[in-house]
Amino acid sequence: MTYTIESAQSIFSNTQIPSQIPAIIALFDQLSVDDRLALLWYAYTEMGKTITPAAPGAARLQFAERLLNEIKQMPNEGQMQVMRELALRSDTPISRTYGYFSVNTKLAFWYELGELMKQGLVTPVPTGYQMSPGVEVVLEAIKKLDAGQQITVLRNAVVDMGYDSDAASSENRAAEPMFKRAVPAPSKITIAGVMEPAVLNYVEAMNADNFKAAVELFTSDGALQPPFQKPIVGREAIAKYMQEEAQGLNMMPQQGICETKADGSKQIKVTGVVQTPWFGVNVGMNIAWRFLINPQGKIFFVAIDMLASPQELLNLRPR
Ligand code: 45D
Repeated sequence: MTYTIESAQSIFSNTQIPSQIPAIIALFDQLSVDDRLALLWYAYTEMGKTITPAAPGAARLQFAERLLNEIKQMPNEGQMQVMRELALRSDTPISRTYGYFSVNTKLAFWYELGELMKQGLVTPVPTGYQMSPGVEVVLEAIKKLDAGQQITVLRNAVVDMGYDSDAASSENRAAEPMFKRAVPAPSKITIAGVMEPAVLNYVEAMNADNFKAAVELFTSDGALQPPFQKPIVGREAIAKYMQEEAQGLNMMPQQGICETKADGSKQIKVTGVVQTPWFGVNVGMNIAWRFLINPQGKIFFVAIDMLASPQELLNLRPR
């Protein structure tokens, strides 16, 4: 039997309980640019009372350093202008440079700007800024999310900024610096209800940042679909993606369900918690993996979904 990515996307389709995140991002996108910047600042400082990101470290900043220095030299109004252009995705030299950054470099860039804002060296909100009623609605909605969802909203906002030229596709980016784990991730994985070697080996490889081993578990036309994104197809593209976005993750799958089909293929759903090196053990993201394993035991497709609530961890019904 042959599979298509399209048909694979709909396995365990009851997993995609409408998450609040796309709706909140849609509301956020409708705000004025000053409202968006102010909102991120308020959300970030509000979260900082309970959870703060870990400093990115020198290696992560190497690509952002020059841009940050340039911004530091600017008068306040110029700094604000740069931030507006980033948020508006304007076609400016700085916004283009930012567009070339990898996800982690974008996060590191804003982390540093945030530090400068806390120190009062960069202004966080435009002078004379008046909060519009829309900001409060979005801010309240963000406050109601769990921490794993809050950091996803912040991350998506950061990733969406900057001028997105065709040339800035991942093939043209410099290799992501290697992330050094402070503490090793769990290496011996057991998942209640799932014994499939491809799944267990996948998690163990990811927890060791061994992306070469991880992609070898896929079929050559296999695909990986990150949360809220389109599938990434083929081992090479998946490996590149993992190198940029999956380093240092702690994956802690807990339970799952496995259905074997007549042709010997398997549909497996696993739920559990993932931690990002940006927040370490302080923030757990509740997620699901939906695997389609071919009869030869290779991964044809895996989707990663952010769960709408922790109760969803136990939603392991077949459909
Ligand atoms: O504009 O199995 C200021 C895959 C001012 C791989 C600011 C995965 C104004 C396969 C506040 C300073 C990767 C898919 C801005 C699994 C302003 C796989 C700054 C899943 C912008 C499981 C804001 C992994 C700042 C997952 C500094 C789900 C914001 C990983 C910083 C998820 C935000 C990781 C940060 C997430 C957010 C990381 C650091 C959600 C980090 C989020």
